[in-house]
Amino acid sequence: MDLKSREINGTFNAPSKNIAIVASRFNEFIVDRLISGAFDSLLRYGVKNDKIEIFRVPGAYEIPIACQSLAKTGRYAGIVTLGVVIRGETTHFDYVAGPCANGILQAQLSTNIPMTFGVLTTENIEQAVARAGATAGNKGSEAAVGLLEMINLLGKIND
Ligand code: INI
Repeated sequence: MDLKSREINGTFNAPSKNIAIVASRFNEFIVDRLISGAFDSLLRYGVKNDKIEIFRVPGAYEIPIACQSLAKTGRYAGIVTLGVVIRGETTHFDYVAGPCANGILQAQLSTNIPMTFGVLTTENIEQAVARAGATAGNKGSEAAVGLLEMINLLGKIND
């Protein structure tokens, strides 16, 4: 049986509404690489430059409320979240990283607007740099492509 042919997958079409990127300023030089990766990928998949809006928040902890507020405006097809939380840098890693992830999850579930998680949570700065376009891909880019897929899949589900 060809079960693959029964699957419903999201495509990667550019949506008609805008896409928001919510990015934190903490660890800015690494987050900037995630933004570049996300922006580049969105353009490569056909999203027009002027359809991408970038919103900066102070730290990863503030990402969820910005996402929730943006989602509630109804102006965005989806939101890419970008940030960097490094365990070695703070004793309150668990109070920042966990709530950030949970908050984003809650925001997307309560608004039904897809949000992808491009927030790096690493042991040290080297791991973060590696995942921001050095040796281990660019998680910003992955989050952007994943968002397009989810926007398209939810479009099919909600059709
Ligand atoms: N915010 C981050 O985005 N990454 C971190 O590694 C981090 N550390 O190390 O503490 C961090 N803290 C700030 C936090 O996100 C809030 O902005 C701050 O607590 C004010 O609410």
